[in-house]
Amino acid sequence: MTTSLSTLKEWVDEVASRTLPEEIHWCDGSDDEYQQLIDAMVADGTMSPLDQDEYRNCYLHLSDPSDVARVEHLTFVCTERPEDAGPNNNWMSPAEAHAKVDALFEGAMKGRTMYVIPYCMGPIDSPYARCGVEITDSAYVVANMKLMTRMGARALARIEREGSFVKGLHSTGDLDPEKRFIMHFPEELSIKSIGSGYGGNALLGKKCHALRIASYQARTEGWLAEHMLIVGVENPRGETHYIACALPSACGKTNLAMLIPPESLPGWKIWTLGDDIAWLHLGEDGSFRAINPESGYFGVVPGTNEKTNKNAFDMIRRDAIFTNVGRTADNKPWWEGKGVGEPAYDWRGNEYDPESGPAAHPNSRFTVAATNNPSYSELAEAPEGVPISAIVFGGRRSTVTPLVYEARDWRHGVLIGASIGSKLTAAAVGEVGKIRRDPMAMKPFCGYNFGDYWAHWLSFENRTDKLPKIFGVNWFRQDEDGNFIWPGFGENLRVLRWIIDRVEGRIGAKDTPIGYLPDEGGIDTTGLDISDDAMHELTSIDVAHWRTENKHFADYLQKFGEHVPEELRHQQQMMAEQLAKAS
Ligand code: GTP
Ligand code: SPV
Ligand code: MN
Repeated sequence: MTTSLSTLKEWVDEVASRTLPEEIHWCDGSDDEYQQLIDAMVADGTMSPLDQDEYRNCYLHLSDPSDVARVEHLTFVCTERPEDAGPNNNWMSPAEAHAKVDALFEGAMKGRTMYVIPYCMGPIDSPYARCGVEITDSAYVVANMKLMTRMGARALARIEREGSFVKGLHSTGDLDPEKRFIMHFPEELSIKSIGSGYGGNALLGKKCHALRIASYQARTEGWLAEHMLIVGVENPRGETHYIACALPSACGKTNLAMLIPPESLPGWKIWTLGDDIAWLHLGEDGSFRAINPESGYFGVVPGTNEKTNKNAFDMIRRDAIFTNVGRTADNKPWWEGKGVGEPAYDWRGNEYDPESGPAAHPNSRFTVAATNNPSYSELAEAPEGVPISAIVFGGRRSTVTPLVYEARDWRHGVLIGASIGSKLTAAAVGEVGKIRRDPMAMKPFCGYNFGDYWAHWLSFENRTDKLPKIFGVNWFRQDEDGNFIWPGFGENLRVLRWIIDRVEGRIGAKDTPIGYLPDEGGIDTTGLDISDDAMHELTSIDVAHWRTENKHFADYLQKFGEHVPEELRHQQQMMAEQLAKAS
């Protein structure tokens, strides 16, 4: 196979002449091709088959122990001017970045196969979808891209028709963390990633293309590329509302996107559109339309069980790739919080020893096609996407932030999104548990200056009168003993229900300096084991805490100088004034 598109052909030839692979394989995206890759990886030890009775067509991959998460400190946005990347990104000049990584790509694929993966992010016939080509020397990457994107012949046909595509070059290199770089060139629509085979570092369609490059493109073209799940919530009358929700990495998107309604809410249904990324466009009628650019999940494994996320628990029992989990003695995958079985081996492949840490790495992941998900929505294939009724921003906070609050209007909603703080998780290499500012859950993923990004968000107010309502949420409040106060998971539907009731104007709320909060009894807690005092704590604010929170945000904004939109400062100051007046 090759291509009729000369720019693509020339780029592939040029990469091959630099990286010197033994062969070149153009991926057609077929099931046969997938199985052949898997078989080859089983043969060379990159993958091992799991118990095929209980885990049909499931495989385990153990990555290099130094390569287990995204590496934000080695991720760069390379624009001509540093201020276009902004203080939220690491910056390097394009010339320097190219020189640095090109040297590392020299001969990097010697003795290996170079795979050319044409892929389409979004439904193949959607005007909102965008294509890319990833060149990689990792069969593991190809197998993951097959499960998570629309890749192969149909994508190539669209690329040849359109003539443009995002160029992504990837090599696992020698996995030396000193020679690991994830470089983005938004002005050239290209990505160069070397030295890691893990997740968002290596599956270039995901964070590199669908968030960093796409957010940059989206700004110039008038849309939004966001770190959001998309979920359809159907009430017992059969009406469905679609909600897009941004939560930072490992803060509950996959779980919320496919939650199972609790018994106390009979007749409700949840439909999953996406669990990680949403592209939002203004439709012809001025409403927000969302598509999920992905077609599969790369989800956090630990904590997944029949009670927390039955849909995920069931869908990863066939056709899934597990990365960095442990194993039982009878060769089933095992992870902390699985609820059944016990580990015999850990994620390094060693015999399990509780002294040397968890059996599954905290950032161990499953990869599975979305069609395996029992709650997958047919509308995930709709070219025009789904209409969005509410946008939700959240974070992982043990104190301060209430269970749910509503913005007064769009501008105030942009303040809520921009001021989100969240505890760091194992999804990226770093200090787990430390609180950092993670505006719109996009800190690691916005491909340009956050100041300009907030201005872009604000600009939608001038472009439509059908703006969705905006909310903030936090499932992670803890009591003095460190227990989660809110039961979370399926019970989060109670919060989604309040959100929808607010969108429909069916329910009142109390006005506070941070926005509208549920009235006493506003969130239905029938059947929940939660005290009135606890609910009061979850649905009220501590003014002193919020003054500090507001101050932190004001300090944070300083970093962005002239780029901060006047309106965002104004919103922050109005909130400060209201907090000053409040008792
Ligand atoms: P990325 O794929 O990294 O972007 O993460 P995500 O936002 O999809 O996170 P995910 O849903 O996989 O959740 C990560 C962790 O949070 C898992 O360990 C979950 O068990 C836990 N979690 C998810 N939802 C809840 C909840 O409502 N309450 C509590 N306490 N934990 C939750
Ligand atoms: C995240 O970290 O937000 C993820 C996992 O979704 S990764 O694809 O590795 O970035
Ligand atoms: Mn994510």
